[in-house]
Amino acid sequence: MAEEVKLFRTWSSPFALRIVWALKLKGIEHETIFEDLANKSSLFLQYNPVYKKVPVLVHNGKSISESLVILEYIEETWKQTPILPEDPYEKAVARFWAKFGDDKLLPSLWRVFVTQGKEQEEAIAPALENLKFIEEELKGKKFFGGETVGFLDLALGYLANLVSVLEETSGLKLIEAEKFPLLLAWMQNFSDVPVIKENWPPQDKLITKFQAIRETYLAAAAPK
Ligand SMILES: N[C@@H](CCC(=O)N[C@@H](CS)C(=O)NCC(=O)O)C(=O)O
Repeated sequence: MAEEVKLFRTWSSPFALRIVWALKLKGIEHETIFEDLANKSSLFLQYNPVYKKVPVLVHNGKSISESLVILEYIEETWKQTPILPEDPYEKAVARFWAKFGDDKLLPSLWRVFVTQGKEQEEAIAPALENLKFIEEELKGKKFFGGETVGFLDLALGYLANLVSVLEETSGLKLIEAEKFPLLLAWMQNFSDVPVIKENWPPQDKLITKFQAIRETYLAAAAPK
């Protein structure tokens, strides 16, 4: 019997992109359902009643939510083109930094992006500190996964295009070549991988979307 694999996503979600990339890297045929987050479908809400967020993967009728959990599921279900190392310690390290990416790095970058003036100045140091941790992880490696794209590359992959979108919309350069040579090289190497390159959301559409998000945040923070 043919397998049923469905991915609920949006065109721009960086979390959903992780799953798109993993499925493509492993060559898993799947159906894509673009969800309207302003008007979530009842099927989608039935599959992810807890967080109500994309991505959701449905495999033979069973749903899995949370992108890092979905990545692990994909890795355990389809063994070809492994994305996690065999070694338990290396595996733990990849999971640790992926979690760090979601828990610390992304919120700190977001803070820089949705603020201005003094608030933005104060947000820069923590963001740079977090980026430095990631820079260190790349020492001696082409990808976080070594010679090929792995779990952590997929987890942090959004950085490779979202950072330039955030930089452009906030007018602030965060990743300078002198401070982050390895991260910049990784962004290029990662973006050059065909499966990655072919599945980026359009940059101009992203800039328009993030410009609007930034303006909404700034308007909400402005003194009344
Ligand atoms: N921790 C989640 C985050 C997913 C997430 O934040 N998805 C956003 C789109 S980028 C979403 O669905 N938001 C809908 C909402 O908050 O109502 C994951 O890794 O899957």
